[in-house]
Amino acid sequence: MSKIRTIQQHIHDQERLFPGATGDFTALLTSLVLSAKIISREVNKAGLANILGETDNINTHGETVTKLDEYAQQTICRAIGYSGQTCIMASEESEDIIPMPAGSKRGKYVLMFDPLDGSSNIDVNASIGTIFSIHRKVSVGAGDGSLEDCLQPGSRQVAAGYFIYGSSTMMVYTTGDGVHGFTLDPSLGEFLLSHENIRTPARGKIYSINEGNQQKWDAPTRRYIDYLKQDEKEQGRPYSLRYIGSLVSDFHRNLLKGGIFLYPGPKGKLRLLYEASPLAMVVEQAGGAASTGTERILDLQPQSLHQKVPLIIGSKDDVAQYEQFCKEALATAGD
Ligand code: P6P
Repeated sequence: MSKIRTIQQHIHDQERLFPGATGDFTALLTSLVLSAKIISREVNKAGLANILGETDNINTHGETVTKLDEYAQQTICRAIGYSGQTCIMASEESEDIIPMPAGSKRGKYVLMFDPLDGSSNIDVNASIGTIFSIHRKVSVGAGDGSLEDCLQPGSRQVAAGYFIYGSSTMMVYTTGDGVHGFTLDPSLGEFLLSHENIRTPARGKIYSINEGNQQKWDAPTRRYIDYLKQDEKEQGRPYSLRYIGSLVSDFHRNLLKGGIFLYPGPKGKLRLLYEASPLAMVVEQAGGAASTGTERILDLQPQSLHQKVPLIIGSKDDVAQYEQFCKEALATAGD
């Protein structure tokens, strides 16, 4: 008989992994879960309410902000800003770091997030998601955090995960003790444990990449994708192409079924701090891997808040195979 566990109970149990835990971590994640329930409610009725479509705002990356993007951003900032558990925040939708509201208690955690990734898919009813990364404050003294607290390698994250707003709303997260999935029961308003200790297959049969960018790919990527398409049944090829164009959706499918997601270089499109690093922690905790093609994502020292990075992420053997193609290209170039 499967256990009934809520996310609150699970977070409370996870807190015991933290030396000197004071309940602050539980309070932070509880506030994040609350904001996701509010966002989920709005996403699921977006077609009805007048919150589809675009605002007149352009974000820090020159992208048009949708009404739901803005709603998600504000919801998270209001829920976390007054939780008293964070000293600084950063978001894809904010050019600069986000200080805590005047007069609110400052905490020891740093929260970085993409409030609604894949939001261009909202008006076609494709799944979208919220991605979050949690670090501890490292700058000297209590009180307000700084950019230094945000620019930490992903290996220092204390927790990471995402919410996916799809046929159901799920939360998938890790605190370094495995990866666990919870499904929202709207009738209870509770996230219930549905995927305990997720392990991603060592090798998949799915590859996810925007084939429309083929002319921009470097040689190792072109050779690798051609390799995946070869008709070699006994080696499990060809792979199938699955690409929704919503990072959380493509990542979540591959996490459960196995496979590899690629948004290759030279610069990439995806952001290190609040997309690549948190998903890299999740996938490594599930037995997978995350790389730029030549470096482990979690080892990268961030240089700027919205730094882009090539992202190759998913099944361990598939990522290693891509890295081998890159290594061979570098060796040939060096000859
Ligand atoms: P492209 C959505 O806009 C997003 O940021 C990610 O969710 C997704 O993986 C990627 O961009 C898709 O980018 O260039 O293939 O449309």
